Amino acid sequence: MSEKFGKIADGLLHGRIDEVAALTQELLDEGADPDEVLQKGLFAGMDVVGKKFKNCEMFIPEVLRSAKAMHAAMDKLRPVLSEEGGSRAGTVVMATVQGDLHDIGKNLAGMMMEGAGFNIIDMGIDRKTEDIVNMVKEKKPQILGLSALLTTTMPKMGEVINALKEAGIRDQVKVIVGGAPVTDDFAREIGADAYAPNASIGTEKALELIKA
Ligand code: B1M
Repeated sequence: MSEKFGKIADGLLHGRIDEVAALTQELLDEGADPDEVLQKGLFAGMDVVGKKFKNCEMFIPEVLRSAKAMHAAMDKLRPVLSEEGGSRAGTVVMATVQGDLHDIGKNLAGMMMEGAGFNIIDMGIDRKTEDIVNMVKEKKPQILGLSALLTTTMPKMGEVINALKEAGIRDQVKVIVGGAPVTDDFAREIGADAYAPNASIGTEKALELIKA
């Protein structure tokens, strides 16, 4: 089983979409822990992609293929990660903030929250502050989850929180922020209710916040 984790990481790095999806399914069929598939296979591969991208050893079209392979594998993981965890815990609106096209972490967080019993309304990527506030007004979720992967788009999270205040609805929704450059200090600085360094902690925080 362990050699398949390495194959997934390598397949992801080289953008072999079908192979990564098939190996993920095989591992799940063999009874592998989905978290192990994520950590030892998919995240391990994406880590190398990130380093190569930074060092200009990989370029956008190749990174996009790796991202597609990640999405294909996540489609296989979705039924396991989002298996009903009981009665609906509440509603979460998820969005990647304006100017940011990264969605893998957000999707993963959404899947895990769904597995914990939340109803997820996924607004997708590059969402304007105004649209996010309107969605909160309309759907009245218990939780708003914001994701940003770029240092240049992180400030949009603070902008959303300020816009919620201006609209008079800040106290009606708990805000969780996540994404690689986001930190606990940053979350506190912008007045978020919680910071999630990864998707499973995001789910834990969501469950804590609805009980608070
Ligand atoms: Co981009 N990119 N990218 N990229 N990309 C990064 C983020 C970067 C760190 C790469 C690097 O230089 N090493 C860098 C950002 C540098 C910075 O801001 N300081 C970068 C850059 C520069 C760019 C462009 C500007 C490149 C260019 O055009 N020159 C461009 C920007 C486009 C835009 O957004 N406007 C760009 C484009 C892209 C692609 C489109 C090619 C592609 C995205 C495809 C997609 O998402 N559909 C892409 C990718 C794939 C990456 C890397 C390689 C991988 C990101 C990823 O999916 N990781 C990334 C390098 C890296 O992060 N090491 C990089 C796996 C994912 C599971 O992790 O999203 O962090 P992550 O999610 C984690 C946690 O953060 C957390 O949970 C997950 C783990 O459980 N989490 C949440 C995230 N959101 C959460 C929300 C929650 C809870 C937890 O609740 C609300």
